[in-house]
Amino acid sequence: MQFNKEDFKKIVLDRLDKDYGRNIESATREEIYYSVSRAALSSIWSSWSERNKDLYKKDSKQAYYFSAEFLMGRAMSNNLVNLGILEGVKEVLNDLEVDFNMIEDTESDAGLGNGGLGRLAACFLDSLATLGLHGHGYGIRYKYGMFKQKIENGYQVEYPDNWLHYDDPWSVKREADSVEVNFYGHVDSFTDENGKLHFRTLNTEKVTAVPYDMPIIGYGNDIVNTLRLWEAHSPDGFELQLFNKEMYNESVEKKNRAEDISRVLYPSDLGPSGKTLRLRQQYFFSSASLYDIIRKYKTIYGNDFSHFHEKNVIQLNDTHPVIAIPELMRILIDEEYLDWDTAWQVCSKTFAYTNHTILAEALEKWPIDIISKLLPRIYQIIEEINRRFMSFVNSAYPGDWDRAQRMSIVSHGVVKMAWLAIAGTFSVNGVAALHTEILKNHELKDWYELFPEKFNNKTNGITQRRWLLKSNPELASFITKNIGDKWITEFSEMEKLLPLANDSKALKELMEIKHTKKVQLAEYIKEHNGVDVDPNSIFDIQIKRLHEYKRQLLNVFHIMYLYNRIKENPNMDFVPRTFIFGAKAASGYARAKQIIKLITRVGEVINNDKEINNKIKVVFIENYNVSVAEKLFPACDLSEQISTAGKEASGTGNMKFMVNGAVTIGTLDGANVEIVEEAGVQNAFIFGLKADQIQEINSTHSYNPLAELSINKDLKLVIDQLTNGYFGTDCINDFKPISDSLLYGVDGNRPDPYYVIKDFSEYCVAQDMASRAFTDKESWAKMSLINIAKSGKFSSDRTINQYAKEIWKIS
Ligand code: 26V
Repeated sequence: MQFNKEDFKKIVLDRLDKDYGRNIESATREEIYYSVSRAALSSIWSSWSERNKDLYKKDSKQAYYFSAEFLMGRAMSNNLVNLGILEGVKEVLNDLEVDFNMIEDTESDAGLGNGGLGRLAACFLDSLATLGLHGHGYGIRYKYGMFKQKIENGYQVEYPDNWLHYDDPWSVKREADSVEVNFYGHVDSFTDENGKLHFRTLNTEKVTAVPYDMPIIGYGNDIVNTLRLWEAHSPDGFELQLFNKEMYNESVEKKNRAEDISRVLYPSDLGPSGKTLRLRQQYFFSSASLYDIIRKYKTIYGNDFSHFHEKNVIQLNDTHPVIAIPELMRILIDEEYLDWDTAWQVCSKTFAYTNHTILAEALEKWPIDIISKLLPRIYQIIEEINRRFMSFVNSAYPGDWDRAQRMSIVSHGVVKMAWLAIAGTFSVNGVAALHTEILKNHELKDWYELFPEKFNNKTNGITQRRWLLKSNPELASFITKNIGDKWITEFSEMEKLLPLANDSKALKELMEIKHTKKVQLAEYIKEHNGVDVDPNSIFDIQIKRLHEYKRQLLNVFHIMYLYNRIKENPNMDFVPRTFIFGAKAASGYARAKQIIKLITRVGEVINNDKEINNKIKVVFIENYNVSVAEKLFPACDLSEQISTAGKEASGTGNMKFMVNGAVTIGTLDGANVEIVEEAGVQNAFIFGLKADQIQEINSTHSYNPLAELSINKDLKLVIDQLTNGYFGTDCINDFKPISDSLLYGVDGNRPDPYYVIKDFSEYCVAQDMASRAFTDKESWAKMSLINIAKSGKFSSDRTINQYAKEIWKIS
């Protein structure tokens, strides 16, 4: 893009003047942030509108990514990088005596997602635009994103994330494209003049979906795709009559009901109203997005839907948008008058589904009473889909009633959304090789046997533009200096770094860069946690959602074990370590919150114990989110990827660490398997049970954690310390349930369901090897370099190219 410093400066100053009546001296940082962002946005209007015209062209096929989550993080710097004007804009601000970093820090994260699934969606959008593919996102513009986490007295406390407080300069409201979404009502049938039966839903509750578009800017190619997020409004605003009768609460009741839909990301779904609200969210954005796509399609083909699947493909990101399948059936049958079979053909050639988890509790099931009341016509359609599908299953497996029962989409009072997804799509994919195999051979075995052709794997990836170029400019320059800058858009180029593995000078430089990033992180930790950490120690980092299967517990047990050893022998030889955690626990997940308390308490005790002479530090980073992640990945030596094998579908943090030169300590789970395949097992620290061993132990019920403990006195001591008050008697109530769940099993679970005890000793061995390896600086640097050089596979550009070729058929 053409960039002229003086012109850009003029636009920024002009905006400050016209929008706020300010000059650069009197403007607030928010006003400057807004003006700079809008100045950058104004430079892409024409590319963006050109791109939008393609949506209406006959010969272009569009891919749409339907997702309840888009974890975009901050937009400004990333967009400036992709536009190639970051340095220029920095100079402009410098001329104006404004600190760029301060302006960057003014921006709130768009935290419209929980974790991996939402961040994957964001990386995919970046790759789609950079590869010049026609791919756009559809989702919800939550007013409050992922909660803000504060740690108070060692406990997680959640606060609302009001990310739109200062408005978002990167969103453009497109009121004219608003659509109406209908809930409740009753289904009415009538016959037309030709004797054909029709259905319509009467007396519905209407909600207006108002779209906000965010530009998705390709790297260096003038391509701007769109992320369209819907906001919910009441069509009538508030009720003035009631207001004038001084019934203020009543006057806004309807308005609030509508706006609740896009108020928060994942409202609690413990009770029936919470469940209904979640389903309202899913239907809201699915329906609005389908209407939007159909509107565009009809400007070209009118009522002829025979080309719909040639023009559009919709990827369903997990089960959250699966309600789109019966919704498209409803629109095609009730509003476009297609017959059932034709409509079903359109649907099942248009939709594809990605599964992101094998945890049973995350496979969504909607109670029939909720769905049939909220969406009566949709429920009828689901029943009809199931009726036809069951008769298909019965003809494929005559007399196999058990199988039919297992595969029924509607059963035991619920609708199984994953089943609906597989029945109604042409492609079902897992997100790493191992994950896809587990789906085919275990979780979705019946389905794989029936539809083997639908199943495929798409190993996840991450965008190197955000996770390397933007967040680690020091390493990015080192790479460019050595192999040129092609890697920014062709990540397989990274392999060209391999010869440097034998170049001592380059390795030294690589470690200096790592040191610089560790110093920067140490400053952040000092400022936010008040803890001094030593950049020469091993930075050992585990950052991800807090979940028992991710086994933060294994990590903290190892820390407790090391602490005990040092206490026993304060003069022992020890490679200093800084253990860093970042994790949010779901607000209703008590065990996860107890584990946070354990980490923070262990940290308090260790960090303040003079006797251990700073050999270990433990830091819990508050409010882990995308922008904090950008500081953590580049500063890591050892990447903790220690989930129970078979449980982590893929992981993507593992890849962000790898591209930044961290060495993995991990189990053979998710994409770790492929990471090790690429980097070589000698360049990682692999330990623990494998997925098939765990399957075997599970099926034979042969695991007894108490027996394991009786032969491991170090671990026995650690677990005793949970309940004997060693880390404070005030915490026993929090720590005893952890110990009980491991030793005896609670809430109907087996003891130690995630094999923490079983994997502990191997984990300690792997950790010890890592410590020793770290003392040989050059050989560590070599491992780090090989990881970087072999990370080419893990670009989301590779993943998206595979989706485009193998599923979407777009080019
Ligand atoms: C489940 C739930 C359950 C309770 C409340 C909110 C909520 C939100 C989302 C989900 C589904 C979780 C699925 C998920 O995030 N899977 C992750 O997807 C990543 C991208 O494919 C993958 O790398 C991770 O391994 C996988 O856990």
